[in-house]
Amino acid sequence: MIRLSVHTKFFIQAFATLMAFSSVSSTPASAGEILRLKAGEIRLETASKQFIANSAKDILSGRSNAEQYFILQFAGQISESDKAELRTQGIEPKTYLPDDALIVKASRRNAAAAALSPEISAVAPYAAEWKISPDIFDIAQDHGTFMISTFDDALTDEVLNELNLVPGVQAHRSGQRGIIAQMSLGNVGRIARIEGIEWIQTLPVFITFDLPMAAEFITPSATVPPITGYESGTKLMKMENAWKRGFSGKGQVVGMADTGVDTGIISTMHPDLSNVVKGYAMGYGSKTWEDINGHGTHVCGSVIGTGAVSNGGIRGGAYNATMVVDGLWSPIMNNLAFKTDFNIIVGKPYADGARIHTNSWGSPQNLGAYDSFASQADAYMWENPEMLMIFAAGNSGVDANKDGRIDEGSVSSPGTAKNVLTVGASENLLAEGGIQRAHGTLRGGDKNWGVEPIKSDTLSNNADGMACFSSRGPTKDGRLKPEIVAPGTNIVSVLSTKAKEKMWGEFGTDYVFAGGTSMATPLTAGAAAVVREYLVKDRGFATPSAALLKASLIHTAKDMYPGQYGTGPKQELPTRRPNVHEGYGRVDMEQATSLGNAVLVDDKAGLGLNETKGTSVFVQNGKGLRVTLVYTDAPGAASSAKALVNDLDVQIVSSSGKVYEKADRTNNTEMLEIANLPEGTYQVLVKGMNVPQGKQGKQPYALLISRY
Ligand SMILES: [Ca+2]
Ligand SMILES: [Ca+2]
Ligand SMILES: [Ca+2]
Repeated sequence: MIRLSVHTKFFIQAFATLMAFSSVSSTPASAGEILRLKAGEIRLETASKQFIANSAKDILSGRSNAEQYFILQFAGQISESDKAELRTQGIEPKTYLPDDALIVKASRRNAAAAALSPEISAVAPYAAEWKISPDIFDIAQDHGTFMISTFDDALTDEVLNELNLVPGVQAHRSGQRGIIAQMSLGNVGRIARIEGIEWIQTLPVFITFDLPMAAEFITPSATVPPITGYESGTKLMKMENAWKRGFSGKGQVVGMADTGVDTGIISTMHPDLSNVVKGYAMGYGSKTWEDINGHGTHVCGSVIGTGAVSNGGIRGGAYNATMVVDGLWSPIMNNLAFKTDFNIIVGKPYADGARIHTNSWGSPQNLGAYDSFASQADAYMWENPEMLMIFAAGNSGVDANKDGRIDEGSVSSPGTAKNVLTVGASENLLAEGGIQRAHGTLRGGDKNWGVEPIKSDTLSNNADGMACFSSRGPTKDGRLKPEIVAPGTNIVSVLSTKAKEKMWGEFGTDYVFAGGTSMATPLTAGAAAVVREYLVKDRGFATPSAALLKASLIHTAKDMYPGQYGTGPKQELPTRRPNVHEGYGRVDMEQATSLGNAVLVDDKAGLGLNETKGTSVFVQNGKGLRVTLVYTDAPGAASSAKALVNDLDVQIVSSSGKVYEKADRTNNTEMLEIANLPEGTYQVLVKGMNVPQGKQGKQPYALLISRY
C-alpha cells in the first residue's frame, strides 16, 4: 500500500528525476542486455557511453585513480576466468546482478579500460537510485528508521562517519556491513549518493510468529484431558516411527534464536528442558536469557523437550538432542531487539556445535521481498554450508480478496531467503482445548477469513489442511516458499515459569497451547536434528551439508493435496506439490528415516559452468522416479529483482533419449516426479547452467533419487 504524505510525493518527484538518467524497459532481451534491479529493468548502454566519454575528463581532473563501485555487464555468461581476468586488471568482483553483470570495485581508469574488452557490454557507476528499496514508499511518515548495507566490513565506519555529517541523520553501526539510521525521506535520496553504500531499506521490525489470541476465545479446561499423543504435533509428523528406529536427535546440537527460555539459568530450568546446555543474552540491554514472554520456551520444548513431567507424553521431536539458546528479548524495547548480524546470532551456536538453527520470527513488512536481511541469511549459509537455518514463513495468510482462498505472496523475511528452510503451518488434530472457534469469529476474522469454506472451518480438525493464517508464497521474484509445513495449530509445549501470558491457554500447570508458524518451525527443526542423526549414523555422512538435510526433508514430505476442502473451485491446494501453500508437503519422519533404497548425493565439490554429472538408476516397468535437487546458492543482492545467482538444473533422461526437466531459472530447489515409467536405465543429470559466483568456480549441491 502506498500512503502518500506531502513529503513522500516530493521525494518521489526527486526519485523520478534520478530515474530519468536510466532508460527503463520491460521488453525481454537476450543475455547481458538488461539489468534486472528492484528499481526496474535497465539498459546500461546510455550510462555506459556517458561514463566512457567522460573518462578523458577524469584524467584531466585527476579523478581517474579514485576507486568506486561500478556495474560491469558481460555480453554473455560470466566464467571463473572472466573474473580472474578482471582481478589482473585491478578490478575486484563483488556481487552478481542479473543478467550477466557484476558489481565491481575499481578505479575510474581501470573501469573505463575494462569496457574496451569485447566480453564487456557495458560499464557504469553503481547509481544512487538503484540503492533504494521500493518499500521506502510504503512508510507513512516523513521520518523513518532505515537499514543501510555497505559493500564491505572495512567501509562501514567510513560510511558511518559520512552519514553522521549529514544534518538530520542519526546513524549507528549494526553488524559488519550494517548501519541503522534515522532520517527524513529527503535525506535518503541525499545519502544514497555516498560511495560504498550498496542498499537502503526500512529497518525491519521483528516479531515472534505465534498468533496472538484474546483470552475469551480460549476453550477453558477444568481438568487436563488424557494425553492422546497429538498434543505436541509430533504424531502427525510420524515422529514416533523415527524414535522406534532409535533416532531422537542424540549427538545433535540445535541452536535457537528467540525470546529466551524459562528461567535462563541451567540449574533451575524446567525439568522438560534438561537438554538446554547454553544460552546467550543478545537482546539490547539484556543481562539474561530468561523468557518472560513464553514464546521461546514453547518453541524450545517443541525441539528438545523430554516430556519429563508428562511421562514422555508431550515432548519435542528431537528429545535427545541438546539446545543452545540465543535470547533476543530486549527489556528496554519490550520486544525482540538485537544486533542483526548472523555471524553473532548463528555464529555463536555454530561454535558450540549446532548445525541446525531454528527461528520462529521475522518481519511482517514488505512481504515476499528478498531484502538485505534475507540476503545476509543466505550469505551465512553460503559461508557455512553445514548450517541449516530454518525460518517461520509468518502468519500473514488472509483471504483479503474474499474468494474463499488464502491469498498468495505473504512470506516474511528472512523466510524469503533462498537457502534457509522456510516452514508454513498445517493443522494439528485436536478437538479439545486451545482455540476451537470458527475462523470467521476470530479477531479480524470477518475481514481475513470471512468467506466459506474458510469462515466456518476451525483450526485443528483436519490433518491435511493448512493453518488459515500460514503465510503463502511465492516471493516477489517468483520463488516457491514455504518449502515445507508442519503442524502449527493448538500445539502443546512447555510453559515458561517466568511467562506473564498463557498464549492459547494452559494445559495443566507445566504446558500451554499455542499456534502460529512459530510452532511448526521448531517441530521441523527437531525433525531436521533427527534426520541429521540418521544421515550420520545410518547413511555414513559424517558432516552432511545443510542442502542434503533440506533435500531429505523435502524429498520425503507428504503431499496434502487437495487439502481440507475437497476438490472443486474452492479446493485448498490448487495443484499437487509443489505449490505456494504447502510447499513440498508436510514433514513425514517415517519416510525421512527410511531412505534405504534411495540414492543420496552430497557433492561438496560441485559443478562449474556447463559441467554435468550423472547417476544412472534402473527402474522397473510402471514404477516412478522422484528426484530432488537442493543447493545452497551464493547470496543474491538486495538490489536485484531476482535472488537466484547460480543456476543448476536436474534432468531425467531415458535410454531412448527422452528428457524430463523443469528448466527452472528461479529456484535453488527442484523436484521431478515422473510416474509410470517404461522399464529401463535412466540417467539423472545435474547441469551447471550458469555459475557466475561459484566456490572456485563451482556450485556444490545435494541430490536425492527414489524409485516409488
Ligand atoms: Ca483470496
Ligand atoms: Ca480446519
Ligand atoms: Ca535451475
